[in-house]
Amino acid sequence: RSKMPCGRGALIVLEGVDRAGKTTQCKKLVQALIESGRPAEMMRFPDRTTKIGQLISAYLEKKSNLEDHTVHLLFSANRWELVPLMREKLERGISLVVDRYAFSGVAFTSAKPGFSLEWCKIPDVGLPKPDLVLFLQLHPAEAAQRGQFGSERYETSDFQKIVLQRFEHLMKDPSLNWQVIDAARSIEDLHAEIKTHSETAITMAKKQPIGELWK
Ligand code: ADP
Ligand code: FDM
Repeated sequence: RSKMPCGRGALIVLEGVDRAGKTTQCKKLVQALIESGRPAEMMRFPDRTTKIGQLISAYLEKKSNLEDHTVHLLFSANRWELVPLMREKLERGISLVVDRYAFSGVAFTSAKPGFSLEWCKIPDVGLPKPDLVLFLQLHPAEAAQRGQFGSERYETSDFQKIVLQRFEHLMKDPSLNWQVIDAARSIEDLHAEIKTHSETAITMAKKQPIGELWK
């Protein structure tokens, strides 16, 4: 396939604890990028619309139980099944703004007893590598002020505290472009910072091939 004259789109991932504002910021970012003439689309993981996504969704809603390794591999498979579509869009010059990715995959499973970070990463090795990973940093006490936890699996404060520690470990990886955003500020302040980082990543991505995650 010949290269687009204007270059590929950027893969931008938002991560963070529950209620940090990921979904709010993903939507605002896509809107702002489109308004400034940069094609962009939002995605989210898990993508609950596929067959694998429906298995995951039932598990999260506690309508079914799945063995812990099995559900980890399903979350990863749910990303891999969307890789052809992601590549096609990126190559067409569309930037993707993604609500959670492999980092959530590793942080949540490795918060369970008996799961190492190393084991958890393996199924996602080689996924399209994000050009930018924005981590929305929010203290658990501040997240609590934004409302109660829902009733889905993993929505407890003890579990989320371990998840946060796992994210902090993943953020030490210098091969990824992590940007930590203080999510305790206003929606508009956060948006401005996220937009600036994203515009830089989009400019840089045009000149580089899509990388491979953790490889
Ligand atoms: P996440 O996707 O990370 O779980 P959401 O974007 O769904 O977070 O936001 C969780 C809740 O917090 C929503 O009620 C949202 O309106 C609110 N919220 C989002 N960003 C902020 C912010 N910067 N300050 C205060 N409340 C926020
Ligand atoms: N989650 C999300 C995982 O455990 N593994 C993953 O790979 C991903 C992408 O699923 F508790 C968890 C994180 C969260 C839940 O909730 C998804 P939202 O509200 O759809 O983000």
